Amino acid sequence: MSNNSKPNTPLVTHIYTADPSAHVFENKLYIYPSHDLDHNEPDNDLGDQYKMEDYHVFSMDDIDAPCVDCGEALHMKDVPWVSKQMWAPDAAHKNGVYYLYFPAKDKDDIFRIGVATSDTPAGPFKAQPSYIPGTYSIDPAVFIDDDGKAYMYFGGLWGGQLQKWQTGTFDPNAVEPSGKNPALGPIVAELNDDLLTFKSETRELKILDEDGNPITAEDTDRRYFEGPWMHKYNGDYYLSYSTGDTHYLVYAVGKTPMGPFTYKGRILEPVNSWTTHHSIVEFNGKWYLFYHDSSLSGGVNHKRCMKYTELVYNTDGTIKTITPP
Ligand code: FUB
Repeated sequence: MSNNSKPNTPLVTHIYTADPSAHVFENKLYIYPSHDLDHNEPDNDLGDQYKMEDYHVFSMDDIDAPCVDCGEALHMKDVPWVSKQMWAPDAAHKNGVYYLYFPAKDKDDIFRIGVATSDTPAGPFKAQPSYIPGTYSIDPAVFIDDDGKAYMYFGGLWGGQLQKWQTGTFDPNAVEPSGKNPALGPIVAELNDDLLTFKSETRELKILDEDGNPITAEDTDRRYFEGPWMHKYNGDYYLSYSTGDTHYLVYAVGKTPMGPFTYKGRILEPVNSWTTHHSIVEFNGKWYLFYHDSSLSGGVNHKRCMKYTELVYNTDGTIKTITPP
């Protein structure tokens, strides 16, 4: 019998979990995290230690109910185009179909984004035979707006390879911009009605500072690194993300799902883990931040555990910064 869930406490302890994407489906919380493998190989800056091979889906009947492992929802052996590293996933629902979006390396060691479908939120999911045309890099987040239009946000630096796509094709030697050059932004594309392919060309999002200038590459406390998430609050679009090597979760606000976005502040101060990754969801009238750290393994970067905490807005729409306990 699993324990009731508590804020800032591992939601499950029987496996390592990370990158939790939380959604409300069928009046319950469903969480789609990465599944960290329990191995003892060393870390490097390209994330080779993140060797995930499958996904488990979790459900919670209420925010303080046990977090239930619904079992393996997809394994890489069932995805023809994947060679390794099934990283941070997301999910969506439309017209009775549930979609699991996931990044993974293809047979050429290039990250792409795939999609799998199911008629239940817990899966199992059946993958499409190939990755979504036009995708690259990692960390898909799918947002469906009130008008029914769906958007995929994605991209992550270094091991996530976003810096290698600056010319539009894969350049294995390309590096992240530096100095006062604009930082790279996450990528967005509108999805077709079937949620399986892109309707539009991909576009890089602009993240601006308070004076309307692009956040620069050297501004590592604020520049985009990985793990985008989109949510809507009081009619505004909140793009949140990780700053990677400075370990913050931050956010920027815009008037449309395509931006531009103006940097507003920090959501979460650094956690006990190199990576920080999140989702934001409204459930039964409150807002929650789902995030991870490495507390369950005593600080091993690739053995993480998902947690949640309440997220609170100020009256002006800014988010109160959370300091992890
Ligand atoms: O879990 C593997 C990678 O680490 C994710 O894709 C990134 O966002 C980071 O959390």
